Amino acid sequence: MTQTVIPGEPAHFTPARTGLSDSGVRPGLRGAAARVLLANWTGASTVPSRTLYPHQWSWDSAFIAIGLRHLSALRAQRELETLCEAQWADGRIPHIVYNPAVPADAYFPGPGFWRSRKAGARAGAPTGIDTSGIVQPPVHALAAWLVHQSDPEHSAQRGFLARMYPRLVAWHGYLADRRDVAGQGLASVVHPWESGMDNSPCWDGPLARVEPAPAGSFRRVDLTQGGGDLADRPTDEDYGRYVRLATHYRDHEYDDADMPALFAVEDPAFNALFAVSEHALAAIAQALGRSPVPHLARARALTEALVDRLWQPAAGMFLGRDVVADALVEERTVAGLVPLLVPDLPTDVVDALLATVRGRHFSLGDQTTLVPSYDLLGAAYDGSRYWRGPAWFNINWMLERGLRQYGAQGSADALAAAMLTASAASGFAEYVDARTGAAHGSAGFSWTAAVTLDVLARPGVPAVTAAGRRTRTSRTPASTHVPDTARGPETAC
Ligand code: 9WN
Repeated sequence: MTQTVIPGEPAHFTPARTGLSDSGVRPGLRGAAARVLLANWTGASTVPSRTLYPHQWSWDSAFIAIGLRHLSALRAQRELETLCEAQWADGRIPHIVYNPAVPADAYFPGPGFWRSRKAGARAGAPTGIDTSGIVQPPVHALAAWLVHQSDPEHSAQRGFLARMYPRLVAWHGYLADRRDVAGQGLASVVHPWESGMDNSPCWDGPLARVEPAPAGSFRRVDLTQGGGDLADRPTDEDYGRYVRLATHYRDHEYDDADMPALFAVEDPAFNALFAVSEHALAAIAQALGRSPVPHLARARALTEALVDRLWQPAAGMFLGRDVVADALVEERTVAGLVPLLVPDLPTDVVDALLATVRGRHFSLGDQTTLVPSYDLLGAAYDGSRYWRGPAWFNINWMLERGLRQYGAQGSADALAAAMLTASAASGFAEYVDARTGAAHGSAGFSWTAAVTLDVLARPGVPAVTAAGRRTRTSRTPASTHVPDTARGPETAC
C-alpha cells in the first residue's frame, strides 16, 4: 500500500506572529486584492491585466485560481475548467486562450498569427476556440489540488477533480511523450514564452542562433497598450526571434515529432513544476480512489533527471540546458532556484540552494527583500527590465514555499511579509525592483493579487518537514508531498 503524505501545517507560522494579518498590520489589503481579481474576471476566466494581456493565459490562470479559491471556490474551479476547455487533443494546454469579444489587434500575436484551428488541426486544436500553439509551465495540477482542498465538499459535488483528472493526465502525458526532445527524461521548452520568463538572459545564447523575423513583418502591441515603461520590454530584435520561432512551429503544424529544433531548452523551473504537479496528480488520483503510483514514479524520475542533468554544484543552483548545443547555459536565473519547491531533493542540493538564495548573487534578506529574477552580479542584470532582474510575485510565492518546505522559516516569513508590503505599495504591480520595491509593468496584475490573497489567507504553510530532506543515496519509497494543506476562509463572490 502506497503511503500518501499530505504535509500538515506548522504551528510556527501564524498571522499574529508574522504580522500578516489583514485586519491588523495590513488593513484593507485583502479587499484591495479581491477587487483586482473581480475587476479582471471576464465571466469564465480572468485576464492577467486589463491593459497589456486581455485574454486568458495558462500559468497565470493557475496562480489566479490559487488566489480565487479564497474568494469563491466555484470561480476558482471555473478558471481552470475554462482553460482546460481549450486543451488540444494531443494533450497540450495552450499558453493563450483568446477571448473572441476582444478586438483582434488588442494583443500581438493574436489568433490570426497562430491560426490554431487550421495549422493545429493535425495536433488536435479545438475547432471552436482560438488559442496559441505553445505552452507554459505546468502549474495546473498543483492549482487544481489546492482549489479542491479549499472546499472539498463543493469540489466533490461538482465533480471537479473527476473532470480535471483526465485533462491533467493528458497534459502531463503530452509533456512527457512529446516534449522530451533530448530523450533524457526532462521536458524542453521550444520557445522562450513557454518558460513564462520570456526575456530571461538564459535565452540569449540559444536565441542567438535564431534569425529574427524582419522588423516590418509584424506589429508589436505591447509597446502601445501596456501602461509600463517601454524600455523595460524586450527589444525588437528579440521580438523578431520570438516571432521566427513561433512561425517555425506553426509552419510545422505544431507537430513536435516533425520539427527540426531551432530552440530547445530544459528549463529547471518548468521541470520542477512538472515534478511538483505530478505529486499533486498523485494526491488527486488518491482522492478519486485511483492509484497514485504512476504519478509518484514520474515525479521521482523527473526529480532525478532534474538533478542529474541540470544541477551545477559550482554555481550552487540549477542551470538550463541548451538541448541543441547539448550544454548548460551559464547564467544564474531565478528558474534555477524554483526547484526548492520540489520535495525530496538531496540534502547537499538543498543546502547549496539555500546558501545561493541568500548569497551575493540573489542576496535575499540583505540587498533584496524579494528574490530577483536574475543574478545581481550577472552581466545582463537590469533592475527594471523584463525578466532580467526585477522580482515577480508568482515566483516569490513558489520560493517562499520552497524555503519553508526545507526549514528556512525565518527567510520564508520575511519573504512572505515583503511580498505583502510590495504588492500593497505597488498597486499589485506586474513586477517590482527587487532592491527598492519600485513598481514596473502594468498595475492591477492578477497573479500579484492572487498570491497576495493566498499569503494573507494561510494560517500556516506546510510542508515537507525534515523528513522530506534526503540524501542522494537514500531516496525514500513512493510518497505524495503536496506543498499545501492550508484552507482559507471562503466567502462568496
Ligand atoms: C507572452 C501574461 C504573460 C505571462 C508571462 C509574461 C508575459 C507574454 C508577453 O505575460 O508574457 O506570453 O507578451 O510578454 O512573461 O509570464 O504569463 O501575464
